[in-house]
Amino acid sequence: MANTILIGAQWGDEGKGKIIDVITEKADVVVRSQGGSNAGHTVVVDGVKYVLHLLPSGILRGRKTCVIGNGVVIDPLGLVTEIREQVDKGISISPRNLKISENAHIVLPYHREVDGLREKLKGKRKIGTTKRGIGPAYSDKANRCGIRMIDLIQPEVFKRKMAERVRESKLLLKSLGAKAGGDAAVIRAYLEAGKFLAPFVVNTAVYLNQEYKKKKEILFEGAQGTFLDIDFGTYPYVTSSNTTAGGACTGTGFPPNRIDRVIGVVKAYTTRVGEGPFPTEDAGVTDMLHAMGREYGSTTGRARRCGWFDGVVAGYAGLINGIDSLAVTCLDGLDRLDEIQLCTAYRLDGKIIRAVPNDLGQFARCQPVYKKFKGWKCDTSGARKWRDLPLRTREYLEAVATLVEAKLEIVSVGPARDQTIFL
Ligand code: 2SA
Ligand code: MG
Repeated sequence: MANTILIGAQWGDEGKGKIIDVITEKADVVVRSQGGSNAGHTVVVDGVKYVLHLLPSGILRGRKTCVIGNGVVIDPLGLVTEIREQVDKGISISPRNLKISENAHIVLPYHREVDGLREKLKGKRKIGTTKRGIGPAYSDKANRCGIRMIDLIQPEVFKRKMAERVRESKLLLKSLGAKAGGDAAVIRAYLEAGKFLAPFVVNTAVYLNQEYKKKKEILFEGAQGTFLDIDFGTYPYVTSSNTTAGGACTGTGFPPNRIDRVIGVVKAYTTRVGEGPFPTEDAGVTDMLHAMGREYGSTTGRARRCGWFDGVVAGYAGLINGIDSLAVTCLDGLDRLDEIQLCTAYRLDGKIIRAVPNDLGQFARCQPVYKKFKGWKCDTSGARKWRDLPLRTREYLEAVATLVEAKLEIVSVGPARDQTIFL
């Protein structure tokens, strides 16, 4: 297993939660390093569906420690609710198996409000955020006025820092045409959440490196995907954190030279939720998947946009993240198709290109160049071994792995743990 970073190589929702869950068996510690409650990782265990937003998916396996690193932005009220919900479902969560970074920044109600207002003001040019306050919370962090977990668990410190945030947020909200209210109630609720969470809050960088020295195996669980990365994604249609492999180190204090491998997760096709260019988007694929009841956002319930597998995008993700091993999910989503298309290059202004342009206008003009595959037209959801898959399916998967320049190691054919093929 070794120390592993797992990231999404598309626009998020690649099925990372499920893959994390199956490979966690071999890990000792599972860590979230970026994002916040915008993430939605769906995991099905023994027919029970769990949707996790802030808790690492490893929480569903007994005897694993889960860590929420410094790079995550935490909505304390949401986290308390999420912990209680899992406990109600019979999952055991205590300071022994959950550690929260002292340095993680918290999301405040005005972050959510500002997120929503900005989207409204942008109108047609909106980003399509999850409205969870992610961008404004990371802005405060970068602007050096954020409040961290270590502050939240010290009531006097929190109240002092909050007084300043309340003053500023009123001005900010006013400038956006809204007014703030309910401060006293907010502060009370946050202090209560702080009291609940305090026993979980530690120096997670020290903890992780101690575990490393004890030869424990650590798994870093990415949220969102490569093309939502604040630096490498389709800016400004991105989230506000580094969703790429490097984010696992800066978001946890775990050094890069202690990482052994990077697993990239892709869907067998492509989806995107939110605005922004998407060259292989296809109405037929979208309609088919929605008709199958698939591809609705697990945090907001929004219908996801769907299209063919984009090998240019995935190839760039291979490069940026240094993907060694590839996991392909949702293969069964393609089972009914007569013909499957795989994008191997783009045509941009008459030229063939094999790299993702950084200019958004150019990216929006890219026309996919497709290689066509005959559909396998059979149910793959019961396959458990590589040789259970039809030859056509194997050829398609091999072509996908070649485009990412990574070794195909896992294929997922359904949400359940056993619907997984290890190569
Ligand atoms: P934000 O809220 O500021 O991070 O939004 C910025 C962009 O990032 C996208 N984003 C996501 N894309 C896919 N999945 C995400 N998580 C949920 C899920 C989303 C949901 O698992 O389904 O339920 O709608 C996620 N989180 C952020 C977002 O769509 C914007 O394009
Ligand atoms: Mg998701």
